[in-house]
Amino acid sequence: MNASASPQPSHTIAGQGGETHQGADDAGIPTMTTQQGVPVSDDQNTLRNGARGPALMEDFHFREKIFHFDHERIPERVVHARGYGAHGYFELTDSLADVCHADIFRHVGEKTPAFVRFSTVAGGRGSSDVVRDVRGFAVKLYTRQGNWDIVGNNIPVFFIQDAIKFPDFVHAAKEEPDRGFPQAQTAHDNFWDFVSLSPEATHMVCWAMSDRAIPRSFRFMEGFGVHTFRLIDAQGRSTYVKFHWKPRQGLQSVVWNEALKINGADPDFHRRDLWNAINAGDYPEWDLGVQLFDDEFADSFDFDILDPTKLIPEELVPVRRVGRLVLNRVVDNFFAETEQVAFCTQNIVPGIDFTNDPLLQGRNFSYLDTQTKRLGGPNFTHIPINAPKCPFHNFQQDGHMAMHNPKGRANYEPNSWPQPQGGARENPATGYRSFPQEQSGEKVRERSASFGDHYSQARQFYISQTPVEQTHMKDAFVFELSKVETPAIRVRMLTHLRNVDETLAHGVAEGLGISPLPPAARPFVPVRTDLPASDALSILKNGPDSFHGRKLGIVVTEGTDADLLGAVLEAAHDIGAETELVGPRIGNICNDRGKVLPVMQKINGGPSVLYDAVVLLPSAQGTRLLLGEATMRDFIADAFAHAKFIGYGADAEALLDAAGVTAGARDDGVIRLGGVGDAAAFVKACAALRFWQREPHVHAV
Ligand code: HDE
Repeated sequence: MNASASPQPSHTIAGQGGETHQGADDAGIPTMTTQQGVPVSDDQNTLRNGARGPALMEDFHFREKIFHFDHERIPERVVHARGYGAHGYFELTDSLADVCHADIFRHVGEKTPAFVRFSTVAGGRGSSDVVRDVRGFAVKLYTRQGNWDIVGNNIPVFFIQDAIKFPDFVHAAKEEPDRGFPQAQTAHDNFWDFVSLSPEATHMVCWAMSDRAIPRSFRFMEGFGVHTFRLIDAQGRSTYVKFHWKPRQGLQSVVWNEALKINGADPDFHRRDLWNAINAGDYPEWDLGVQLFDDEFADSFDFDILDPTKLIPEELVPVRRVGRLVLNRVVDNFFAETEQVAFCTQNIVPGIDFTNDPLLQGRNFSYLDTQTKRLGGPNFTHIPINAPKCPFHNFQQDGHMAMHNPKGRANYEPNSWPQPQGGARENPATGYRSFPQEQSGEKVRERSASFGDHYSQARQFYISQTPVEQTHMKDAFVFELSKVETPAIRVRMLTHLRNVDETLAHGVAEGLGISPLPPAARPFVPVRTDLPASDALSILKNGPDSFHGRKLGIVVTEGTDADLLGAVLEAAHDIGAETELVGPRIGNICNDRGKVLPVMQKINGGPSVLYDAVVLLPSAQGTRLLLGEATMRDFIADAFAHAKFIGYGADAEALLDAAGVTAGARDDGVIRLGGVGDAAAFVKACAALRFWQREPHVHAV
């Protein structure tokens, strides 16, 4: 089914009631019309009184066109404004019928249409893709029992424990209200003021300062439902569940200096990546994983399973993979689909239920409310991307832009009109039923004491990282806090980091020039130092096993060695990597056999930050030209500094030297391609994605 299929006539079809004489010209080109279907004779010139005279108000075509243009924008999302979506499907690979009666989890092999929107949180709709931020990972599943939205993030925990704090958190994270900046980043006083005054944020802040917050691509990141939900079986029994999306492509992030440069070179880096991959037929896939547990586990677990600032380590409750999500179709129209898609946490289906997580409970109010404001009324469910793909009937009616207008007399029930006029009726057997959890207690505004440990899992996250990742975290804290102008805020943040890890706190203090360290913040409960490291929390321990789906940038010039280039291209394509030729100019470059090369990027428009690894294959003559090109030196110096694999042909040595990658500096990640036989080994080496051993040698500060 096509979620974008619109019941409206498309822009290019003149009318619904069959073509008229004005529908198309002899060549089949449709005639432009107004919104009313009136054919247009001239779309270039306003109707005016004399060629140099004033415009005439009766020009209904001009007025309609400008009026419509004036109304093109809808409010952007208050958070997650910048996003990118794609269509696909979910396929069940392992039945969950033992614990869940939802139709989507019963029939192995069945495919359910899906739409996914990835997003950043803080920036506006026009901000850059590779900012340091949490990524939204929102999945709409068009099941046979209605739409189920899993509105998750790429980080399994959140900053706050109670939804009532969300407006404050978001205000603090977004641009400061007096000056209107900084855009799309948390490196400013208000954010760090808020989180340093909210110890519960410490765990999530550690994730946000890790490389999770600068993913290489949407394709290479995990998704999490974050909250604990319930699965309900056919007998009405409940099992707790945490949802995970595990990318089959493996995890990958960029480094911070690279992110800064990508945002300049290609602000659309992530959306372009998804668009290109899907259009190339390299469909990204994620496994749906579930962590299932019962009350007994919940009672014995060290933390409250309702607390969204905590995760359940996979070592304690393994992730059972039950299906796969495949994205295989880009949108036809960005606005109609990606912009108008309305995710709501309260969209659940029979067999799934909420828990009392206070963040989730608050979200269940917020999303319906926000969509109504954003999309202009209660009928946003009539928009094709939001409409269920199963039959749906009720007596809700009218409102702005109502598209599903029932015929007949009955618009209420009970009614005594015969069918079909009588309309739909509730169905106690198949209808949604909430899990009848017993509730008791006084009405209070109170945080449960079981939510009180704010540091132990932050510490566990930190010690689960590889040394490279720990260094990146330290650097991220230093970077962000160095942009904070108020010294007391920087110091306050250090008081929390001391409860996470002393080495981290010392490193950050040193980077900020703070000495001596302030005392540690007093925790509500003693920090647990005995929680073991969890490999699942590291990106580098969960990378890919090949260079598949990654992008190789290859520098070529006039006279490039055709055989070597051919071998590199073949080796890359054999394992499913993308390649792009970069040259002194695009088009009209010939290799040493006189064959024209499809050069897609001019060297100053295709910096190495756009590639996962690079190969330098200039001819001797090309090297002489490029030695005078500053952006060529940047290309190599950046690739080296960002710990990328660099392959080079014999004629490229002078370029390496010029970029500071002299013979003495070259390590095992700088690989000489002496002949065609070396190409496959180079591409194989690239599976490691980065030559991390280099990093300490390129950063003295
Ligand atoms: Fe959201 N969030 N959120 N959020 N959120 C929105 O809904 C909100 C939270 C998430 O691609 C808004 O349509 C509250 C956690 C995603 O369209 C809004 C709270 C998680 C998206 C809203 C949270 C998320 C949103 C803004 C605290 C991860 C983008 C526009 C209680 C589990 C969906 C909109 C898309 C969007 C409210 C916290 C994920 C205002 C009140 C936790 C992926 O309704």
